[in-house]
Amino acid sequence: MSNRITDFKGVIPAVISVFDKDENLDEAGTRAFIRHLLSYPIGGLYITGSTGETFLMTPEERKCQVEIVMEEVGDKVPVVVHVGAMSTRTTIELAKHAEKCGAAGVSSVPPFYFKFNEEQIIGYYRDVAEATSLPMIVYNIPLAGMMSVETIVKLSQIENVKGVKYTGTALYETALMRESCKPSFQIYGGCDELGSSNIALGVDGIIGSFYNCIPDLYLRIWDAVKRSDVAAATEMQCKAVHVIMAGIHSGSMMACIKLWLRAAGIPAGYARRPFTNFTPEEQKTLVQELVAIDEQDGLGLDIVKRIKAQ
Ligand code: MN9
Repeated sequence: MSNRITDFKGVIPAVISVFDKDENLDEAGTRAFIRHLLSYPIGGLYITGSTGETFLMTPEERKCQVEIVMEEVGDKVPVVVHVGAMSTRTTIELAKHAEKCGAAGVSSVPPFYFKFNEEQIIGYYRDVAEATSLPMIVYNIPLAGMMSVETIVKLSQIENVKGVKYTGTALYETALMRESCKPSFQIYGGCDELGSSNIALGVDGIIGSFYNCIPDLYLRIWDAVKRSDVAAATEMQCKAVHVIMAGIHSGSMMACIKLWLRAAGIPAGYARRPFTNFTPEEQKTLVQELVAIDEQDGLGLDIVKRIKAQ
């Protein structure tokens, strides 16, 4: 039981947003899905981020989702709310709201689309960090334009900036950040494909999309690395990549994760347009593909057991 950022550790789903077929935020579905995730020993929840399709939502919808999730979670696990938006003003509004709702921290991609320079990006994080008392986890992801290690080190010196979610693939950068930032600076691996390597590098946690649907596998990977069973961790990680590739190659990753969950009887809803949700034939093939991976790789995934039980 905690809502402290220092306890935000381990396997952390970057939570999907549960929309109904008409693209409305589904409150009952969201609550049920959060309860489902909380049935696993996860280290926290990261909400309204990329996986949550946040940039397809209005600030009001994002706030509404934060309220629902916070009510459902209470202080069972720390919740970090992604508050990134195009303008500092909107981000601050969302951060203040997250603070009021009892979030453990906030997180944000840098301002994007316009090519802001380093000074403006640092100014953005300083303004947001100063606007509340919440810890800020900087979110470094290629989709928003990658910030350099040097910029992250500068950001780590701002009061209230307590960590980084790094969704790059250059693992040496994770090592460099560990060396160059203060020891208390928390580092999260954001690339699910590199889960075991990130854990081996000593990250505080891994935050990602696929922990919505295969948290059991990543909890096993986490434990294997922690008991120094490199062979088992590596083997499971390679198999996890099969699942990730199936999701990515579907062409609509969030929709695919939601489809697999729905096929398992877990309320996950649909992706919002312009993402697509697949034809009935495509849906059948994608579910079969997941079942085939599970069988060929001998994974025994919870989600596949549930699909077979439907
Ligand atoms: O950072 C996620 N990135 C996006 C989090 O949602 C864009 C990752 O979890 C990836 O979805 C995952 C698959 O490439 O590694």
